[in-house]
Amino acid sequence: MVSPQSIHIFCHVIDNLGDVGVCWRLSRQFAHEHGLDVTLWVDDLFSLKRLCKTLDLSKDRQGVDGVTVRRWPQDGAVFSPDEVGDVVIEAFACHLPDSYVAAMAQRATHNAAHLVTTGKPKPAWINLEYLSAEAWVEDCHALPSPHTSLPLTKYFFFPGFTEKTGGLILERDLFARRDAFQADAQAKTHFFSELGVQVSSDACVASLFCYSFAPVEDLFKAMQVDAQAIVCLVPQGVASDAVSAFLQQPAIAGAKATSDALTVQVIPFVDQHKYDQLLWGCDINFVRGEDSFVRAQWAGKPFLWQIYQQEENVHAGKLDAFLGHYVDGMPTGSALAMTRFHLAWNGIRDAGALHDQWQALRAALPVLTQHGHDWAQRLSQHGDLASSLLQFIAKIS
Ligand code: TRH
Repeated sequence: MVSPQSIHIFCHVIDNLGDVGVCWRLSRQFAHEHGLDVTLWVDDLFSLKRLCKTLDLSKDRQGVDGVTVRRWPQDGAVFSPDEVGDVVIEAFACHLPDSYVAAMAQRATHNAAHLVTTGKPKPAWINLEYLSAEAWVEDCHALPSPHTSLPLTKYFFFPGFTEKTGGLILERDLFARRDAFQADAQAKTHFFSELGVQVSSDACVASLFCYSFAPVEDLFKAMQVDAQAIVCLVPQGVASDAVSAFLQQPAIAGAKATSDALTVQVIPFVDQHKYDQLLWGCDINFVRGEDSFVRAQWAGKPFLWQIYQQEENVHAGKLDAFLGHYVDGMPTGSALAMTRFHLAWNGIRDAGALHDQWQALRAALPVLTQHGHDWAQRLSQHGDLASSLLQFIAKIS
C-alpha cells in the first residue's frame, strides 16, 4: 500500500458559510497535522474570504495557510491522471467535474498495471456528508457505492457524535489553546478590546450567530429583564434587522446600545481562528448550522443551537436526536430548560414562550457550564474526523 501524499477537497457553496467553513478547516488540518499536500477547490471564493481574510479574490490558484486554494474547474477543463489527488473528498455530495472523475478512473486503470513505477495509489474517493446525531448515520457511515461504469468506488463518510461514525473536526492542540486562553484574563481582555468591546467582570457575555428568522426580538426582550447585566455580541451581518431595530441605528461593527439589563454590540465578522476565541471568551454562545455548532461544543461552554431548516421539518428530528445525546445524564430541570429553549428558539414551539424559557435556562447556567465542559471532554474521546478519514482510507486502499 502506498500512503496518500495529496488530498483534493471539492466544495460547492450552497448557501451561507458552513460548507466552505468545514472544508477550509479540514484542509488546514490535513496540511498542518498530517503533512499532506492539500488542494481546496471552491466555487465561491467570496464566501471563503469571509473566513480567511488573506485570500486574494483575483487569483484562480494561490497558497493560503499551507493549502492550495483553487477556483472550481471551468467547464471543459481536462485533467491528467497525475493531476488528481491521492484522496479526493467530494464535500456534501457536491458532484465532481466529470473530466476529473474520468482522470481518477484513468489513474485507477493505470495503477493496476504500473503501481510500482508510478508510486501513486489508486485515488480514494470519499463523499463527506453533513453532520447529524440521528441513529441511522451509524448504519450508513463508510458504505461503498461502486461507480456504475468506471473502476471507482465512492465511500460515504459521516461525521458524528459516536464511535461508530467519523467523529468531528478537532485540531490536536485545540483544547490546549482554549485552556490557555480561558486561563489568561489578560489575553481575554486584549482579545475583546481588539474587537472594540469592554466588558465588566460582573456581566454575562453572550455571542449571537443565528439565521435572520430567529426570534431575536423575543430573545432581546427576555434578556432586557434579566437579573444580571448581559452583553450580547453580534458579528456584523447577523440578524441585522432585529439588531438594528434594537440599536435604533445601522447594525455595523462598533454600533452599541443598552436598554435595561441588555447591551447589544455589533462586532466585526472575524476569521475562523478569532471566532473560536470569541466562543471561548463568552459565557454563553448562540450558534447555527454545522461548523459553529461544533466549535461551540469544543469551547466547553453552554450553547444554544439554531439548526439549519429543511423541508418537511426534517430538522426537528435532527435537533431532537442531538438533544437526546446532549442532555443525557443532565439533572432533569436543566435538561428540560435546555430542550425547551431549543424548541422555542427553533420555532418548533411558540417563540412567545421564549421569555420563560430564557429564565429557566439562566437558572440552569451553572449546571450547563459544567456539563458543556464535560461534554467536550467526552466527545473528544471518539477521535477526530481528519484522523478517522485517513485511517479509513488506509483500510480501503
Ligand atoms: O453559515 P451556516 O449556516 O452554514 C451552513 C450552510 O448553510 C450549509 O449549507 C448547511 O448545510 C449547514 O449550515 C448545516 O453555519 P455554520 O455551519 O456554523 O458556518 C458558519 C461558519 O462561519 C463557521 O465556519 C464559523 C464561521 N464564522 C467565522 O469564521 N467568523 C464569525 O464571525 C462567525 C459568526 C462565523
